[in-house]
Amino acid sequence: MKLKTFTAPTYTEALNKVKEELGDDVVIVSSKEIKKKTLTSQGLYEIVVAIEEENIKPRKNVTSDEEHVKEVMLKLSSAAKEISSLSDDEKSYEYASHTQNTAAAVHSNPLGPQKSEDIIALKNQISQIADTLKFLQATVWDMVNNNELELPPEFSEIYALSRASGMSEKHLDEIMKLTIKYMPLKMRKNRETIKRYFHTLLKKMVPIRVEREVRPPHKKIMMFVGPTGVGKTTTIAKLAARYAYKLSQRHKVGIITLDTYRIGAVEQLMTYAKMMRLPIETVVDPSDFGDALNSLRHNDYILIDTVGSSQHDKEKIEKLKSFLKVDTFAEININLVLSAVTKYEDLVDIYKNFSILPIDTFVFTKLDETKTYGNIFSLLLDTKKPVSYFSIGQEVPDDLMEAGADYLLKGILNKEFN
Ligand SMILES: Nc1nc2c(ncn2[C@@H]2O[C@H](COP(=O)(O)OP(=O)(O)O)[C@@H](O)[C@H]2O)c(=O)[nH]1
Ligand SMILES: [Mg+2]
Repeated sequence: MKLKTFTAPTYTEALNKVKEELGDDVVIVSSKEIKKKTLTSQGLYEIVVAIEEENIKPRKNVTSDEEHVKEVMLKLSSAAKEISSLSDDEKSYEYASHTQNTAAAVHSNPLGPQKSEDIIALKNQISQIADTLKFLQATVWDMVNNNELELPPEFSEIYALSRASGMSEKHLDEIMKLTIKYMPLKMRKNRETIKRYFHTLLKKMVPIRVEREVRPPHKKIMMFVGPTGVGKTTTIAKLAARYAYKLSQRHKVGIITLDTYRIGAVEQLMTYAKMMRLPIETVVDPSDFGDALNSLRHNDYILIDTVGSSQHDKEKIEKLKSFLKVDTFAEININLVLSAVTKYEDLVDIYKNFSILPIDTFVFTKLDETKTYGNIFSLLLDTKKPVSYFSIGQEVPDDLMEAGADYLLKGILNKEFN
């Protein structure tokens, strides 16, 4: 309870002051005439009222209100500056659907029409990005749900990339499970570290046959088999040049061709052999094969070209097998040549049919014709057989390289790591 005094020249005026400030609901404690009205001066009346503390109306503090408004405006304008500088590049966007909102905002926004438009444009843009993200996330989640794999959202990028690379679903699910299980929690926060971890994991799975140069008196006999047109003959020409001219020391290289079916096939290899001044033998019958090998036994490397056959042409593959019964001075190393452009299921099919021969190593060709190598990765994982060379173009002898896991994984994660 508080007492408050109001004074005025008349009682009515004093009472009006009380009502104006405190309303009708007041208790008048006392009222008295303090000074009588005379001819020369006004009188003075005093009314004392009692008021409850919570009924006291806050006094208007004009100055502090103004300061508050100023402060808010200052903060707003610096925020607006920041935002509009971000959206400067995007000013050309049209946001027709927001014209009404813009007008309303301009009306109530003390920052001026241009700034308001910028902020609205930026907001619009952010909501567009958010929509796209939601869409992408939903797409990935759809795929994941189809596979009944519980995938945390931070793994969606590596999942989507691996899937698009042609890796087999079975491998992808298994590897994802492993990754989710073993990746340290700390690494999961950053998409780069997730990718790097995944890269390391995949790298451990890729079997590579490291090139070892033959040292005399050792010799190496390499036979190249595979479907027609994958690049067997071209790869042999590149390898012959590599062994004969490009390694740390020059090696003696001999060539045998069993591909005498196709017109032009022998000439193709003969031309390369002639250019490189390498001996070449042509064999039609398995019984002549031993003699051909013997005549080239002084070479460090003997490279054997074969007739290309469809994986379903069992007869031709069986015939190749009969060549292998010959007694030789060194083991015949069988290289299955496959194209990177062939999809995983077909690679498996080809491998199955050629595996009546003792396949030792893969050579992959045409890596320049595709950007995704998940199919190659899956075949290596399935068969546990190593890959030795990658052919990366038509150019003889340059477009050939030793196989490497990093090169292969670039075609899965779309990024090179070192
Ligand atoms: N783009 C590309 N073409 C290749 C590659 N290797 C071979 N070729 C081409 O594939 C075609 C067939 O090659 P060839 O060696 O005759 O295949 P073969 O039937 O298996 O002996 C030729 O036109 C080659 O130039 C490669 O790595 N990349
Ligand atoms: Mg050929």
